[in-house]
Amino acid sequence: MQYYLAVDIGASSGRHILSHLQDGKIILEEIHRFPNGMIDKNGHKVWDSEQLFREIITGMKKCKELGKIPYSMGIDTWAVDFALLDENGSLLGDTVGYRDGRTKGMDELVYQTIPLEELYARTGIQKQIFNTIYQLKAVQVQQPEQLAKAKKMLMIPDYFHYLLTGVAVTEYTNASTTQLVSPVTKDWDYELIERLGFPKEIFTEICKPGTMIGELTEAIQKQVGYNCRVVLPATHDTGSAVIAVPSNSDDVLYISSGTWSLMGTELKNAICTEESMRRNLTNEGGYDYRFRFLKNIMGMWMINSAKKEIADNYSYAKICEMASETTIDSIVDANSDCFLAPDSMVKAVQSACRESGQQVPEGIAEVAAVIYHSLAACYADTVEEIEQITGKHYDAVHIVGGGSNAQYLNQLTANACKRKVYTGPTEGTAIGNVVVQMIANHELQNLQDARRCIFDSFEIGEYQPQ
Ligand code: LFR
Repeated sequence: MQYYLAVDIGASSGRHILSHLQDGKIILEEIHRFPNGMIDKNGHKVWDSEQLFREIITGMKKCKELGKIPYSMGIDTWAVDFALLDENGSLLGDTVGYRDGRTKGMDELVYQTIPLEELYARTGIQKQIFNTIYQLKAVQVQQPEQLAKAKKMLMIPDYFHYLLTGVAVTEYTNASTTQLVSPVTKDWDYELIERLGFPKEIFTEICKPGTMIGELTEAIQKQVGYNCRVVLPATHDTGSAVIAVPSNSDDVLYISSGTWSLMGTELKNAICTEESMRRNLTNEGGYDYRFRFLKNIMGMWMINSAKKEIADNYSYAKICEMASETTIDSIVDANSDCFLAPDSMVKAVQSACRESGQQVPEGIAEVAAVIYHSLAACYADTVEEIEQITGKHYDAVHIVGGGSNAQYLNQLTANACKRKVYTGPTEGTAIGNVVVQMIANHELQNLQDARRCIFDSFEIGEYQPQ
């Protein structure tokens, strides 16, 4: 029997999940969990990448303690953020996080060289002010000496894989979120990179998920007490989560529900039309070159932030229950930039309600109700947009990830979208990560086989629209 280790790091926590196949089913064992979050440093919101790497090693050591040495391992994290490395492979500056304000105004600078329409037509990626392209522009403008010294740019999971193996490559699904990759060639758009004045040589070879990139360096082997292969999962967490949607039908709608809610479908070809750009739909790279045609929706970040602020001692289940007992029906635009990094989420929600002449929520029950209703409304609008653009009809919505535990929101989603909602698995991202390793080792045949196996292995909840 072989074990596979998924290290899945989200914006608020990370986990090591050991997995194996038993009687045709996927078994998961969480062996390590740690907190994560952006910290304030040198005037920026940054990730503590050193601490995260220490946690990665701590979790790897636990495999040894348990006597369950992984055959292979792979790391996934959120997207768009990166590390710049100098000629010795050392980190230049901080690993700045996507909620940092350094990208303010960088969109306009980018459009002076490449108009927004052309950028979308070339990359298929929705405008998000935090995309790598705008972050690199910020480095170019604000810290030119750093970019001049940079020999490599690695996305966060690629950087950790590099620290583990000494091998520097860029995994495809996450690379697509830089907004510098062509959906046609699936490679860096070097012409775009050149026109923007970014140094071409810092971009490393793009590899598909499933690629075995190497083994642990001797130094890491000494620390953790064993050697193992490092196999690229879809290193973009959303890419891994979409792999774990337990359906083999062609026309599936999913929501990967965590810090963000990513709602969309899979497509064989990217849709890079103006209409799709106007609707802010994106074509992120997926497993087997299936495009993740989706929309970024603010997601659980809103509820997590409000909870932290005024109700940290309540469980999410309790907050759902309290929200369901309110009568407030105010709704905010869950995709407004004002919710990206407000000093106070509660005040941001209250002002949005006040400014639009609606009832202003007071207390966690009402604030949560407004957030949940707003998310459900946004999901319903997104279903319509996707159906219009793809010309398809979708019978049901699959919600995967930790957010699928929010039963109240699941029901609101079924009601607002007027269709069935299936929920689970909750550990979608880690499962998507390990099944790619299992496919690479021929324990599973392909994506279809993996999805069938996921369907057989985990309980799927069901909600009918009311
Ligand atoms: C979800 C996610 C989204 C991405 C956002 C920022 O965790 O990866 O897909 O848009 O974080 O990286």
